[in-house]
Amino acid sequence: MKNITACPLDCYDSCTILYENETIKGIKQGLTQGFLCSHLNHYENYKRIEKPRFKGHEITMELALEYLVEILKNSQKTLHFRGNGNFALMQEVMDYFFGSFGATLTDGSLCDGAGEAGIIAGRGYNDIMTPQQIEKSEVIVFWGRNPHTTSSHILPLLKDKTTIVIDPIKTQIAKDADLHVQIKPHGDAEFALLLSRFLFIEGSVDKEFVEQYAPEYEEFYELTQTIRIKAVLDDIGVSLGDIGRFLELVRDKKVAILCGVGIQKYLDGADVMRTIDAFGVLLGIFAKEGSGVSYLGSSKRGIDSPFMFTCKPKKVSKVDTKFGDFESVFIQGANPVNQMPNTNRVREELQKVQNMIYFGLYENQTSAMADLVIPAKTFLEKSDIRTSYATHYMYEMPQLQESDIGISEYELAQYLCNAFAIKLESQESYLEHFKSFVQENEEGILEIKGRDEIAYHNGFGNEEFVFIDEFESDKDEGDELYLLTCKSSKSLNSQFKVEDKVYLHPSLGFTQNQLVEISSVSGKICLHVSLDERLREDCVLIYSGTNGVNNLTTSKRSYEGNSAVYQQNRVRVTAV
Ligand SMILES: Nc1nc2c(c(=O)[nH]1)N[C@H]1C(S)=C(S)[C@@H](COP(=O)(O)OP(=O)(O)OC[C@H]3O[C@@H](n4cnc5c(=O)[nH]c(N)nc54)[C@H](O)[C@@H]3O)O[C@H]1N2
Ligand SMILES: Nc1nc2c(c(=O)[nH]1)N[C@H]1C(S)=C(S)[C@@H](COP(=O)(O)OP(=O)(O)OC[C@H]3O[C@@H](n4cnc5c(=O)[nH]c(N)nc54)[C@H](O)[C@@H]3O)O[C@H]1N2
Ligand code: SF4
Ligand SMILES: [Mo]
Repeated sequence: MKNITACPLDCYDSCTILYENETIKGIKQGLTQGFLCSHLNHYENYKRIEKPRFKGHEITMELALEYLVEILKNSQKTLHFRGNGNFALMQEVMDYFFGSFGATLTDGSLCDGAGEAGIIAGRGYNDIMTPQQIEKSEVIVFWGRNPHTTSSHILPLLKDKTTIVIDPIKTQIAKDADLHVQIKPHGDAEFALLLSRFLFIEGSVDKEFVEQYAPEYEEFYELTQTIRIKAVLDDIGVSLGDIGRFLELVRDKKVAILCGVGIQKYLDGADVMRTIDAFGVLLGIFAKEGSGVSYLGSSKRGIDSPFMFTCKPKKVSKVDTKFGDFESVFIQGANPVNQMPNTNRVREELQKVQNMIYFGLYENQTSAMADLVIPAKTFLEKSDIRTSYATHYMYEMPQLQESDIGISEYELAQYLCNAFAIKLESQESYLEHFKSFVQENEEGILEIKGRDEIAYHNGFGNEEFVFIDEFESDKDEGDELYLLTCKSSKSLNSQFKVEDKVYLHPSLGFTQNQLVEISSVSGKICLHVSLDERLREDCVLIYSGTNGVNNLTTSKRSYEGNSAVYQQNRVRVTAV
């Protein structure tokens, strides 16, 4: 049996794994270079759900499946809500069952949707710089992205390169950088517009590039001139010196601007992305080796789904889902009671649901509320295949272990399709379908066909790059603090070891371990303080996965991209 697989988690690195003597370890190739992160190194130690249960009582899998069929038979309105707990492609077989059954599915994004909408508006489609291309760059800009935590495998590629970091937190990469701009949260669009304006003033715009690919650049220059330099610099916490230094470091260099989700957790997140893209266009860094602006890629671009519906299922947004409109809600690979924005609203809505079903690996705030809990199989116990948002590869994930615990997505879909007389192909044929979109390269790695090694080398998807044509600052005034809620090294969103602290700058006057209440217009939460010099004085950091963090966030959707916006609400901190 082939004993090579890939990490199933929603992570840039998509590590390749060797399974030997019942243990997993990283393969000494590609980005993985023999190392996995702590999540996978301790994967088998995390306590998983072992038995199905109904209304709090353990039952057999057989009975759980019978109950599930009974519930679905009698349900007038059913919702299938799927999250990102496992990133592999067979997760979608459950969408196929529910869509064919007549249930409602979800659309929109709890993750990167606003930024992606901005990219598509400007460039036509979202393509990435692969690690091979990043390696060829001379200057790397981490813009709202924290590689030590979220993609540690690219760190070796940074050797001998100039690094610039734009982040309100002095992250590890910021500490080591040639320039760290500790920008005020949500100041990025103005910063990018100012960088662009100074590029024009200096005469450093890549004229040849913009004439060919972005002929409307003069109009964009006019837009940048509407930004009042002094007032805006003060407002976003950036100095003229920062702008000068930035431009000096990138001039005539191969520059990779790597954007993370940090820049776009706002209503106008798409516009933020578009201003950064515009700056990249003026610098002329697209369509060239070792340079570009890169974000989380569209992992399924160029791959058609094998799961075809005879009629299109209805969809509701996963940002502000009205669960209460449904009689039955089936939640798969997700923890919406903690990870969706505005979780007070989510809880209230879910309380109205008659039958709440949870299908997952771990106990969490969502499984605790569910009537019926069905344990899943781990990635080692089922056959699957995955793609990535940071490479053009597809990774096979064959079954490597037997287990009596849980049921795989395919087996569950098969059981349900059988019960409701829905046609389902074999698991192998679906996996083969996915593999029909790849070709094997010399090293035996599966590459998705039609993806370019150098992004946009044949031009943008639109005939020309489309500049943002108006910009209005979306920041509300006030003395309240900014909420930062980014990824923790201990957890993968709410999986594994979650954080339980609020991080504050010492100058705010609170003491280590003091219990405080953090509140916003949406809700509140009490946490112990951890004093943190890495933060700006006007910021409050609560990591993703922390129980209750999303009591504070809004369920408004981003203006573009139907995406959650976790950092739009400001917060207050008071002693309790
Ligand atoms: N260990 C670990 N790895 C993960 C995950 C995890 O939970 N844990 N989650 C995975 C998932 S689902 C995703 S989507 C990726 C995301 O990975 P990243 O894109 O790295 O996302 P974040 O950690 O949310 O934010 C990155 C940085 O943006 C900064 N930031 C916040 N607000 C702003 C702002 O307004 N402007 C600027 N310039 N910066 C800002 C934060 O301080 C943070 O350092 O990571 C994946 N990898
Ligand atoms: N405050 C705040 N909120 C956030 C974010 C943030 O940065 N800050 N980040 C957002 C982002 S980027 C994302 S992607 C979302 C992620 O949020 P979710 O999609 O909810 O993801 P997780 O919390 O990683 O995992 C949810 C569950 O998936 C289940 N699971 C794991 N593997 C499998 C499997 O193989 N099969 C099945 N059936 N279940 C499985 C596990 O039981 C786990 O508890 O959170 C978003 N929420
Ligand atoms: S979570 Fe990311 S870094 Fe860790 S093993 Fe998986 S792909 Fe690699
Ligand atoms: Mo995400």
